[in-house]
Amino acid sequence: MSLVDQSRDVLLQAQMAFEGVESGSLDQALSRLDGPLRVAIAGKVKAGKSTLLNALVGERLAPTDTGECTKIVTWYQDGHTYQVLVHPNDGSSAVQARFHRDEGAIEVDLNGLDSDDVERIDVTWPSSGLRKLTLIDTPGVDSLSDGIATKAFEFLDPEDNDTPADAVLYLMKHIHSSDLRLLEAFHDDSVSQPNPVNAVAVLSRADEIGAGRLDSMASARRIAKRYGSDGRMKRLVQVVVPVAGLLAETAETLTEWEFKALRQLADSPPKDLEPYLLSADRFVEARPETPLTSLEREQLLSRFGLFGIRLSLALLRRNVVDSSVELADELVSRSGLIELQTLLTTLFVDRADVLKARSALLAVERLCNEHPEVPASAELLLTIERIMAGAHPFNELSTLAAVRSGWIKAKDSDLADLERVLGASGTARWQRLGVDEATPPEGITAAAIEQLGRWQRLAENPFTTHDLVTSSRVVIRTLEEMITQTTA
Ligand SMILES: Nc1nc2c(ncn2[C@@H]2O[C@H](COP(=O)(O)OP(=O)(O)O)[C@@H](O)[C@H]2O)c(=O)[nH]1
Ligand SMILES: [Mg+2]
Repeated sequence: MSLVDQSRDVLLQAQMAFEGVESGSLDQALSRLDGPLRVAIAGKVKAGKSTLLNALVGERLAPTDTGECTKIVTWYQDGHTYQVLVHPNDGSSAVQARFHRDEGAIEVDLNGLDSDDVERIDVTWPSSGLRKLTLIDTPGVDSLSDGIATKAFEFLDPEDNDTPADAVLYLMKHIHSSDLRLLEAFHDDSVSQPNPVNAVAVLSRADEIGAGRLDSMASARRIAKRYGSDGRMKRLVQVVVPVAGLLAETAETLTEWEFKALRQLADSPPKDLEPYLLSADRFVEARPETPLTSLEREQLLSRFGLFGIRLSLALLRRNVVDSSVELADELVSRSGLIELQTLLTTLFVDRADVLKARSALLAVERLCNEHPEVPASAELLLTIERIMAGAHPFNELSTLAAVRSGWIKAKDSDLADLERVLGASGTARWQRLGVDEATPPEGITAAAIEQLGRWQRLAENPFTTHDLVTSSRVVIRTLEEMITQTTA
């Protein structure tokens, strides 16, 4: 029986056991088991969360900057019709709300409700960008209002929330201790340790890192790599990737007017324009001899940022691109969005069943712990423990988390191999084995057999530490399954 089916069984048993005690969270957990994976986008105010969400969807749905609705947790999910549901805080049932679009962003009419009175907003929006992932926009954590900060924490803390996300994308501009605290709040309550397997950090607004210089993304990549190898960070997230979210969002929604305006700027003599490209203020204040009005330049600036404008002008002048479609493609590829999307696929989407099953079991576990008076609680907890311990994908995830947390002492190269085979850089066989994507089945089997031998020798070596032996056994099982599958 698949993990998802096993979890469904547990949820159904829990529904019976908790009848009259609690049903809402279990009903939700059941319906989510068949839906897309839920990924929360978290981080401080103005980290660029809503902008990145829009880039990932490919549409400007989430309102950016300020506004009442940016203070409310908002779910964006795919569906057949356009619909907005507002869930009030007082537990009363959700109401359908009117909305309009302001420059693309969905502005919800809260119908007299204060943002503090709203638990969350559910936006259903037919979009291919949401087919595999439901995206959850969260309010920032260091907001002036404490209420919002608490909301974001509660939302990410599975102990206090019966609808946590399956995975989280954490946006940060720099490492701050408050960033690390928030990440720690999103921990795995079954082991009471932060769990890096379902979290990825994004070094956001990456274009601003080099003060708008054309090599900003290269600097951002170096910084992200350094952050990612930091021990504290490794304990919390799988990787850190740089993304220029604004550039990605704008590229995905580029208009012909914007392309023409940039073309006009690119066609004016570089020496006239150069002084104005030094700062945002200068760019907006540029003199009458430069093309476009101040207002138009301000509009471009808010959509591209200074880096985006400079990059676009360079691409146009060097004839690297010659149409709005080409410019959009080039900007998307330079924004880091594609790397992030690939990562989301390999780390989250390809593992969706395991992550969803895990969330479902954790939801039941939480309920049982809260209600020890319910007779079936103890039995359910045992069942959950048995599934968690017996299911190989869970063992892979917890071993991966242990390696990432620095709990397992071994040579760096062994740890790197361990992580790879456990699926840290993707769960496809070639990714786990670290071989070329085009490797034929015989080659896959040969590589798996070779690596299996190595791990078996390591596990049998009397000098190998106990922790490493335990982890090796998980890796051995992964490789054995791989070999049976390819030769079956
Ligand atoms: N230069 C630059 N500005 C960005 C980027 N992402 C967001 N912004 C700007 O930062 C402000 C806050 O962005 P928003 O997405 O609302 O942040 P949130 O509070 O985390 O949701 C907006 O004015 C965005 O235009 C980025 O990648 N680069
Ligand atoms: Mg926002």
